[in-house]
Amino acid sequence: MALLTPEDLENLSMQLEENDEIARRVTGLDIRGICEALYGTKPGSEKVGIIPITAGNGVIGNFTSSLLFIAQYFGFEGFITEHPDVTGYYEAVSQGADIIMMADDHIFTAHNLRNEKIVSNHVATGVIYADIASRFREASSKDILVIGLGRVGYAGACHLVNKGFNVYACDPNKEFLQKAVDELNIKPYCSDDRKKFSMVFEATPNADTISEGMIEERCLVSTPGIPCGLPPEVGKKYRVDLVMEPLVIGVASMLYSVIQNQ
Ligand code: 2YC
Ligand code: MG
Repeated sequence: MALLTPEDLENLSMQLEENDEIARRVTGLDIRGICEALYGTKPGSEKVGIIPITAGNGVIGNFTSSLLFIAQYFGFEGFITEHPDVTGYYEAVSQGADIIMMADDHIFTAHNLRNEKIVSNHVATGVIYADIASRFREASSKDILVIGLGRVGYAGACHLVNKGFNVYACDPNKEFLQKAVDELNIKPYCSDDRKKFSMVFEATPNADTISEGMIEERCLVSTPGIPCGLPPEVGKKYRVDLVMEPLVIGVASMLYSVIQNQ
């Protein structure tokens, strides 16, 4: 999984506004609206304790401050602990945190201490980006393409199958593809199939995974992936709407998913 850089997290609020506007135009809902529709819940000023973690590649500049900005933007209370790691965990619980957020290089998690719900970023990110793609108002059918069946892609594909979409998917890793075929009954898609899609959910760590032959004019591409899977020239030529940003949408999905009281 590509680790974020401090630069990725610069002007996050602008990236949020841009994607909010695109989401509203192509789905009729902004990110807050999509979270409420997806999880059937609203923040009730739960308090989020955000803990810097020094393990592995260590603290990433702008990471915990970005989490605080996101939590407060969606109506949660929040604080970043003074100390990192275990000391930080003790501090967060002692300061009355309802939800703990912390990430090492492998797992980024949110844990609600009140209802014991726990979620990982890769599942929450996969589900919401797939959900955004599936809400395209101009979609020509319920056929949707998933590119990448790793942790994020698989979670999104599973969500789309559960929502009743006709999920086509591709991944260069044959095991990942076979797993999704066996467990989710998705339809394998390879680029020389003549089929074109109006909804695409891309979840790979690679650039330029989307080619002209895959997409319809004015389609919607929804992707958390850094670098971007949509080549800019293809995006322009086919007037593609692109929902893509590095952290906000996935974190919002994490927070709403752990305050669900179902
Ligand atoms: O600053 C800190 O506390 C660091 N330990 C945070 C490490 C986050 C590593 N994960 C990532 O860079 C991201 C995830 C946010 C989603 C995908 N990659
Ligand atoms: Mg990508």
